[in-house]
Amino acid sequence: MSATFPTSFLWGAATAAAQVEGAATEDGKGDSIWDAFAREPGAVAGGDTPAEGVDHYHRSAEDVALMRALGLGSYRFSTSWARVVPDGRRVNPAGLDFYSRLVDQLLEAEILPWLTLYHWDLPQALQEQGGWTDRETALRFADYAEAVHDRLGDRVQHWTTFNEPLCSALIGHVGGEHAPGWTDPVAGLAAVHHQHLAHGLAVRRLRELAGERAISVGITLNLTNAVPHDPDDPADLDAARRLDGLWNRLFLEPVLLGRYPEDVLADVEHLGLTDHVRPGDLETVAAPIDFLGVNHYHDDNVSGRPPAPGEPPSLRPTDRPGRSPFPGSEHLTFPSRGLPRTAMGWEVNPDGLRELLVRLGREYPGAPPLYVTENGSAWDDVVEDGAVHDTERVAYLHAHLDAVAQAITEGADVRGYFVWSLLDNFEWAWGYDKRFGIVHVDRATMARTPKDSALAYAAVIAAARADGTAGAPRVPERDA
Ligand code: GBH
Repeated sequence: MSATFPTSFLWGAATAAAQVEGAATEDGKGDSIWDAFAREPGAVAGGDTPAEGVDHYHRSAEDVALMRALGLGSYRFSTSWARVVPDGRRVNPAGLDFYSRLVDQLLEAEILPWLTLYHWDLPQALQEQGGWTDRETALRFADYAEAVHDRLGDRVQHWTTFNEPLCSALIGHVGGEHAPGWTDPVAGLAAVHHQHLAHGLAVRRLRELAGERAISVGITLNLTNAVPHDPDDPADLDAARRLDGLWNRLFLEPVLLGRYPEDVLADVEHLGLTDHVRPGDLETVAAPIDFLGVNHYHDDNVSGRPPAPGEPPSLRPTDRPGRSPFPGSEHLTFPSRGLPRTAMGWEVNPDGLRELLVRLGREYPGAPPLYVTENGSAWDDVVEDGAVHDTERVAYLHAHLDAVAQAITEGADVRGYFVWSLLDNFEWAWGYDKRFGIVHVDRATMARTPKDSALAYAAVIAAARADGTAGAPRVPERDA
């Protein structure tokens, strides 16, 4: 890869609490909806649960040392609401101790903490009171943000309210593949609005609490180009508009512009979204943010027509009947474009990332700076002689970094990149079988082994830095 990046570019790696921490019942942690959901038979592949994660809770010192060896500038992690506020109301100081330790370890290693408050793990206690379908949950979220800020605000400057609200709202309440496992489009749209409201309330609360102290607050959305399968077919063009509306604009527009997109409102008119919107809500949702996090894995090649006979089935779970996460657009299908696919079945198309980043700058001219807060790929890794030669992941990484560099050249204001993920982890409904890490984790021993992709990433970071470390990754070299 030949791309160049600004010397100030932020290089990071990301994880999420429910995927890596484990220690699901330690130090007073309560159940999250993912703990409860994973116990339901058939909910998660292989019957896996987040209970052990990859033991990050007990190995954070080792993991931070690893980050340092790779030369990471930042670590994007999430706090578990159910650890901090186990019953949804009373703060658990012992739960906050873990994050306080982690933040100290990061600062000691000169790694910038990049904290996300919600990466899908609502306290089960709040779920039992209606969860995200209940407006009250948005108010509880702002209180939770305050509890975390009270403890960490002296050391953490970068705050993300939500990770990918569309997944928790629509895949969780409409598609049923994620916790809480509902298949109810009306509930899903209520969850969308209440998460938006929670975001805005938390942005305001954090700014109030920070006072004169510098603070940077944003949100991370997963954004996906909606590609019409046949650009000459009106049904496919309409499918692409609908998908872009539900997957991208339903989140971008309220947060950046303080409105719901008209065409999406029309598509979901019978599903009651606007019933939840009270006067003043959209102004709250659009509280100014300092950055927009972009998670990107793949494009969506979409059609408005049923699959042609004999067409190879896509591996996407949404293709299962009755599991569509698209309220009002259940008929969408995802024909293959014939591109190479990762172990998730997602098509690899790095140029989609370039296109997306450039488009955001063009279509939302007032938007804050962008950070790619997740990008990565799962492959069937094998450990051989203490190494993992994950050539596909190395190629995916290089190609996507080139795409980011190209987007910057074309005017996109991208300030950083976080690879997903630092570690192999609990890949939600797919369990531990799908490995996204640049560091391999042996589930039996929890031993960490940097894959070739970790070494490749370290080399990119070192080369991009103007501080004298250029060229030499700070991890031990191995025979390739
Ligand atoms: C991210 O979400 C998550 O933030 C992270 O926790 C996770 O581990 C990582 O990606 C890898 O999955 O239409 O049902 O076929 C993933 C974003 C958006 C990717 C929806 C899959 C299509 C799912 N996802 N997309 S489906």
